[in-house]
Amino acid sequence: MQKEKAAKKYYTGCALCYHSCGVEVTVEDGKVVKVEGQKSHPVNKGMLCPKGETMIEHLYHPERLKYPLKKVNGEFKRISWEQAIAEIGEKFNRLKAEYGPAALAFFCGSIGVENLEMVSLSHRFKGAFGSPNFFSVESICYRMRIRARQITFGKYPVEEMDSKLYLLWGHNPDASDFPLSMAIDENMKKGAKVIVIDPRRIPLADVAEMYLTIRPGTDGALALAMMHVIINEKLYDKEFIDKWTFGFDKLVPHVQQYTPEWAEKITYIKADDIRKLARRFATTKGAAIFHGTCTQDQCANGTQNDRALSILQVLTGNINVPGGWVISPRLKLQDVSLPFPGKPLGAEEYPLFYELWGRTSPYAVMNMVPESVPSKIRAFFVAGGNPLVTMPDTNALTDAFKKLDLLIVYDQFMTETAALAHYVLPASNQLEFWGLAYNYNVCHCVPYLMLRQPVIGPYYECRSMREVYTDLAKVCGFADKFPWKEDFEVVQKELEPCSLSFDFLREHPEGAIYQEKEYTLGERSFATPSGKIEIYSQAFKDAGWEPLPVYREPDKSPQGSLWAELGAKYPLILSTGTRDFYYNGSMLHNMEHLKQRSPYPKAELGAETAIKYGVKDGDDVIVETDRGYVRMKAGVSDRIMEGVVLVPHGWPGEGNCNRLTDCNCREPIIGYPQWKGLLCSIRKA
Ligand SMILES: Nc1nc2c(c(=O)[nH]1)N[C@H]1C(S)=C(S)[C@@H](COP(=O)(O)OP(=O)(O)OC[C@H]3O[C@@H](n4cnc5c(=O)[nH]c(N)nc54)[C@H](O)[C@@H]3O)O[C@H]1N2
Ligand SMILES: Nc1nc2c(c(=O)[nH]1)N[C@H]1C(S)=C(S)[C@@H](COP(=O)(O)OP(=O)(O)OC[C@H]3O[C@@H](n4cnc5c(=O)[nH]c(N)nc54)[C@H](O)[C@@H]3O)O[C@H]1N2
Ligand code: SF4
Ligand SMILES: [Mo]
Repeated sequence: MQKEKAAKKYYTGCALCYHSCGVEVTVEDGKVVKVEGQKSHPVNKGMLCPKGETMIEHLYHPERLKYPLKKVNGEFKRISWEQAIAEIGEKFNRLKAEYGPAALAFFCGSIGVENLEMVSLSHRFKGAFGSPNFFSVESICYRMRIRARQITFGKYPVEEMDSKLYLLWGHNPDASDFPLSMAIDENMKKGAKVIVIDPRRIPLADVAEMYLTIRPGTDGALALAMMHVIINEKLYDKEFIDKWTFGFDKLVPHVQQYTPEWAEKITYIKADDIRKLARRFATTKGAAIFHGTCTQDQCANGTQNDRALSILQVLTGNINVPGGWVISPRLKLQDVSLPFPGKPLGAEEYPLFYELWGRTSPYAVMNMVPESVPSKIRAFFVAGGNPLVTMPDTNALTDAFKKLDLLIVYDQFMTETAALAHYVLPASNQLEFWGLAYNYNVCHCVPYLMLRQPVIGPYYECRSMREVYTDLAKVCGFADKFPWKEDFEVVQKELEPCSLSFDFLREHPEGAIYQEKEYTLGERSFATPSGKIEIYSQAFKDAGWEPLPVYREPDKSPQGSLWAELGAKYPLILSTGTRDFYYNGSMLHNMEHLKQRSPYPKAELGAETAIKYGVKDGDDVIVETDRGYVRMKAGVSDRIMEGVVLVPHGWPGEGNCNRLTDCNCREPIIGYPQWKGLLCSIRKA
């Protein structure tokens, strides 16, 4: 007789990318047998993207790490947790005694947004150990846009998912933002419109009201010219500006130099199209600029781009109106990090990244790692990230990592970074530990919170971040700083100041809104020194930068400072990091279901450019820059701007686009990599 199986259903948040969609997980006999989208979740409304659909394959993948490993004579050897913790802890102590605590650096990947506890506890361990050096995607991804908006608004206004006019300005939701692409679909049926500004004719450009092809890295010039038109044609929202802003009077003369004709020469967009775009945007209430989660940031003009785009949103009065940008309800959580001595690497060089109005951010600048090993950093603890693929300048970073006295990687898979490590520690999967899933306000204003719960027991010897740090803390002499016996106690602690308690969320596993959105503006809406939206930024001025937005050309571009040196050999414009719908960063490239659907990395280029360089669609090609080369397949189409090559990020080995990028080619204010406007060549392999 067949044994009856007891199936149980759980709600939890998908942690395979930062959108944190709600999922319903079915468990039978201690095994996850089904994963579906959670119908009641406001972000994904019952749907899952292909990445989310591989959750079970990812969980039980044969390559998943099962045991702690130590490299002995160049080979990994299985060791016990006891041995791993004792040896690593002892090495940490020795490092501290010889070189001081700052020599041990921490890295958490973008998974940090998904695995909040991993990041919080890493900050805590780092503080207890006494190191200021915490690296993460904060110094390459969305922190710049947050910072620029904080500087401008004193708070962080965020794009609304439901808008009347979506200005997709270097953002391709069909690949990178699955919830937004569903929302756009729905809202278009109700009359919402889309405008696309992109060197690639993305799928949504086919249904857009306007599609403008732009030269990568030049978006700041377009934004300034739009301001010129909006101001000179008096299309701005005077009432809003008078009431809520500071410095408009200084902006008016400042933008006179930025005519659409000036911008045409830089962006390659016709001046008349710039006028049309400015007019259309300025005359729509409920319009939102979606400027890519980091497209506008990872270039020479990054911080100024973000300021300019914020100001455009302000000039048109599209702040705190439905469909515009809305000051995001703040999720109040208990910060479990601990104070640390000194300043993180880069605090001196990029002061606006580190400090604003006396408040500091505990993040170090990734681009500075290669120059800082071994003089300042001698060991790395990498948790949930794959910097040797995803961070700038793989060649320089790999050389630096090879010089480390100690590299530890805590991950679920043997990544490229883990392969170089001295110790590899097997990490629990999100379905095996307690955590918080919140709709991080990076790109849409949906203030939703739910618990991530362990739906199954531990996999082989995988451990949670709390377990690892708790045991290491004992060897390092600060066991008292990690008092929690169970993972859920950390979550309980985090939720102490929150409007939703741990018990409430346990009783409502489907999640809940943590704070209603507020559209009304008041005296205290803008926490800047002037109490207003700062079109003119004293913070920029004090840090030695232009207080009104300006345009800075990418260093490596046909109009850039390094063209004379590089142009003859690398005549094409390169933008790196276009998203692949089937993968997230360097993750999931070993999932069979996804490999079938996206089997290789594609270097995309236009039809005429392909003819000029002797390349056909599907050819194996070499894309090369002054930093290195990659091998990809050519994706030739008339949807790509001529003279431009677009490459995805996250692929392993010779497909890794960070072999092309340069840690010394930086945005000067915040220190981000220039990833969106570079120079390259392409040829048949
Ligand atoms: N040239 C170029 N490079 C780029 C970009 C670009 O546009 N151009 N984009 C950049 C951006 S914006 C980002 S955010 C970064 C992303 O870069 P990373 O943050 O390095 O992200 P992933 O490649 O997703 O690596 C995540 C790792 O975490 C592991 N992991 C997943 N879940 C868990 C968990 O619960 N616990 C533990 N311990 N590990 C886990 C995965 O197995 C994987 O190895 O890439 C950047 N790289
Ligand atoms: N499937 C999937 N989803 C992801 C990720 C993933 O790896 N895979 N990564 C996640 C992460 S960490 C992040 S930060 C976000 C990134 O999200 P975004 O930064 O919004 O990136 P994309 O949506 O790829 O949009 C980039 C678009 O900008 C265009 N583009 C390239 N250079 C320029 C330029 O200089 N100017 C303009 N105007 N356009 C340009 C590209 O052609 C592409 O269509 O995506 C997140 N979502
Ligand atoms: S969009 Fe992200 S969170 Fe949502 S199902 Fe896909 S991988 Fe999971
Ligand atoms: Mo990112």
